[in-house]
Amino acid sequence: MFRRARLALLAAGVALGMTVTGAAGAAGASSSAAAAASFPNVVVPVPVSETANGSTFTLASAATLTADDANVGGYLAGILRASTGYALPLTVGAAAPGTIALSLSGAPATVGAEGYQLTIKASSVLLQANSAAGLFHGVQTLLQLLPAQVMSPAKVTSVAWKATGGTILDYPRFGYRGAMLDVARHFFTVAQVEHYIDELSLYKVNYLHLHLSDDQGWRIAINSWPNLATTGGSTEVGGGAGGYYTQADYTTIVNYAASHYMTLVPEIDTPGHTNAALASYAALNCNGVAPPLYTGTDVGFSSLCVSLPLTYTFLDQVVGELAALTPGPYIHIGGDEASSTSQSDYTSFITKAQQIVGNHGKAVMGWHNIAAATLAPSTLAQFWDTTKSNSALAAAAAKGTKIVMSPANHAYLDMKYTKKTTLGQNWAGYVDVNAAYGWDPGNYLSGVSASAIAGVEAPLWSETLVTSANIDYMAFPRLPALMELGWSPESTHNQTSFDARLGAQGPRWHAMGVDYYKSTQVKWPSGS
Ligand code: TNX
Repeated sequence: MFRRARLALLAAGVALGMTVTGAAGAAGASSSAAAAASFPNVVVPVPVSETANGSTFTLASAATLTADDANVGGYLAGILRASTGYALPLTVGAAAPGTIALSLSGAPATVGAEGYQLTIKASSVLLQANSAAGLFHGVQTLLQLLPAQVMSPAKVTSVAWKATGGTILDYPRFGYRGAMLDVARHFFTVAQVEHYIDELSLYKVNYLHLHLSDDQGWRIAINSWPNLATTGGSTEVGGGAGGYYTQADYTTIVNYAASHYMTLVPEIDTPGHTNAALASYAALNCNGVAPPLYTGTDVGFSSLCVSLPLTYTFLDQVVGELAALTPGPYIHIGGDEASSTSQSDYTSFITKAQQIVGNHGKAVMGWHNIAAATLAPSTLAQFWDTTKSNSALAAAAAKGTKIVMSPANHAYLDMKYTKKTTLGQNWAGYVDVNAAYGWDPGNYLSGVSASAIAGVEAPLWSETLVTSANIDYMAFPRLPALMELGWSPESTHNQTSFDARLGAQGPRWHAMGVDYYKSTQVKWPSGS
């Protein structure tokens, strides 16, 4: 199997001009074993370059860890100790490197703020980066080079903890690699969100977008408008109890995301998708009458009252509290499917909302429909349609607007995989692994240049999702496909090679207890 993967990688590498030469590229290599050395095709997202050196590292029980960053060192130690059962003492800021050393010095400048260089030799591993985030991403690569059982939360004794030797140089294609979780249609607890963060971080996600309000629920306590959470958060799709985050809960999530090098982007969807808010305060409605709470799955029927001054007091106070709780640069104002708002009301609302968010020191992120208004230079537009062209968005991009790509027919994790999938929706079609992977975010929208693309986001809407197992099933294996598009160079794009790499993740998810979709487009190895 190793041989097959190696040949596939070499074939892909030749086709794509990748650096997968390893010792095979060194003419006159002394032994045939060294000459055949290459990295196995197992890392997702595929690194920028991998050069094997013919050696094999084995993690022994007496190994030690050193780290220039306590958080990343503790993270790696926690995973390795659980599965290996080894003591793996960790020294932070040690003068001499441990068996595995995480170092904030000596990384090449080319790896930038989020990249890393990983050097694996027979008896040592050296990971170098310019930031803790870079070390964290490099740790994910190192874990993927160790046997799948390394992800087991319980001790595994039957495994030799080996990794292929060589050097990996790696850094992201895009600065924005996001995942969105809809906690409004169904509420997910802090622990459930943290569990998803754990999973997302394995694939180098660096933004977590939380869809905190919609027609069916308002999920964040706002002190100046308490009914939003207590009334608006009291139900969900299907009529369940719903729930909301206290501001302390929200801060817990922000901090947990930060400790995984993810920036939180909170979304308050406006001016549509606002029934939960309108049901909480009669005064927010144009007619002064609060509608009933809503537990169905229709969209496009609600709108904030654009002509009402109180609407902007509301928005200012909500955004103000949220901005104060959010260290990241963005507040997402939604802006999608506002079919109960007239076009002139819509553009006037978005213009005012941008001013309000700006007044609180944040930049706006919004679904691409906001391009109907004149966008501020800092506003980020999120493309979600199934089309390949959007003239308003292209015009905004030409004036400097940056775009996050989430085309629903490729990037929506709530679309069914096939017609047999029971969870999810199919309004954007069926999205199996190859559809999730088979597009180029940098060259997708007509009339939009690659330089306008900030990155990729994988949204997960929760109309049909109730449990963490439901989340796992929809996110895996597609989330890693989208994050490879966000991280890896375009020149590495190869469906066959990717499907093999993705297959290698199966045994890891199995070891972690992740209930994923076994797409027939992928050959899952034994132990998956
Ligand atoms: C469209 S895409 C929506 C959401 C739904 C989703 C379901 C977008 C910005 N809005 O309100 O939950 O489809 O797939």
